[in-house]
Amino acid sequence: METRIVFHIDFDYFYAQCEEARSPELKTKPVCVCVFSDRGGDSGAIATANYTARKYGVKSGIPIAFAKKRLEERKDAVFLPVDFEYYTEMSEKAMEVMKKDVDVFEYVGRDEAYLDVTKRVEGDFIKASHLAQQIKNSIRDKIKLSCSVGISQNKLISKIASNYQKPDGLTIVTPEKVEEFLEQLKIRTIPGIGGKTEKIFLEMKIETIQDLKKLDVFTLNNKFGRKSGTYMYNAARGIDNEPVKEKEGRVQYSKIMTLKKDSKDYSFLSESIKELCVEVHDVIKKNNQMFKSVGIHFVQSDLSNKSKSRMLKNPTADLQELQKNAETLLVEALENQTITIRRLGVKVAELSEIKGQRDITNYF
Ligand code: DGT
Ligand code: CA
Ligand code: CA
Repeated sequence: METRIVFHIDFDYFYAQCEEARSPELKTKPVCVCVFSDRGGDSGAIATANYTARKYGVKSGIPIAFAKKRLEERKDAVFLPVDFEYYTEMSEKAMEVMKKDVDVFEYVGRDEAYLDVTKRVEGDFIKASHLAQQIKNSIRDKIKLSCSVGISQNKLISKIASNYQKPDGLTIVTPEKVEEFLEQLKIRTIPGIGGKTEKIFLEMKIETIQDLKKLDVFTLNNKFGRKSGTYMYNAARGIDNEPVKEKEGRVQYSKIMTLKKDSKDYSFLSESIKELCVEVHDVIKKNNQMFKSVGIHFVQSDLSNKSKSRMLKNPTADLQELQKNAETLLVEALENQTITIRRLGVKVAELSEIKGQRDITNYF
């Protein structure tokens, strides 16, 4: 098999960097993006923080109150609520830039993607590094975002490499350098090896990938099961044959209808919303998908548009959940509504597959 060239691109401190992009005065300050819970006050967690805030020990997942404590001396620290719609919009724009002229584009999430560029760069790692630099520059110029890129012969090594130098990194691991690159790294850098697995290994005095390579596949399979054991055995050797699979990021589905009459009456509109939800739900059910975002859309009698959406706590495939949320949005949208509505739509977004989407990181 010919040597592939695969990029993994990951945006740096993504939500926080999006906030900096629209408010450049934030750049010099510690910026924390927060998911405030419904309990009010400071209850909730940090989604991410910029590198200035990270210097004070602020990171994803910690309570907002802890972050405030850690940043006590920084009177200029900023705590912002998440704005998923805006991050999605930034993500879509950036993905458009990197999608151009690659052989295969695989969307992974709002802030990361794999690109297969083998043909595009004629299998040449030097050309590949120029292309990566070009993509980085365009994303910076057009979208005002920095990202880190890993380049290698497969998805696994590229993912490890993109995380190797951050922010604004570009790490190239040519086939001859794979062993040397991997062996020095902590086992934790292997996607899927988290705190729990790391602890088991540390008890066995296994700290680096070089140490991990001393274990044979039988020992690993015995300890972690065949699937995880084999994955780790291969990962330590940089072996990964998963192809980059064509996958678009803009995964959403919507249905829109023209009403029998123009109206702004809740009970009339609510009936149509329910029907639209059933139609949308039928499609996602058929595709075996869940949604995490629900939206509604009006085309008003003067042909102007209005839309509203909300992010759910958890992905779901439930029709009642969809209808309940769409109706809540309808109530909100009809507040102070003066003009009548001509067309009505329902949208679900942030779609994901119901059953275990296979990915290098979910062997555990
Ligand atoms: P990086 O890549 O280390 O420079 O920083 P991020 O923030 O881009 O980290 P990454 O790539 O792991 O995650 C991408 C986005 O996903 C991040 O900006 C916010 C969100 N995220 C990550 N971890 C958490 C978490 O624990 N809770 C919540 N609510 N969101 C998270
Ligand atoms: Ca990131
Ligand atoms: Ca990421």
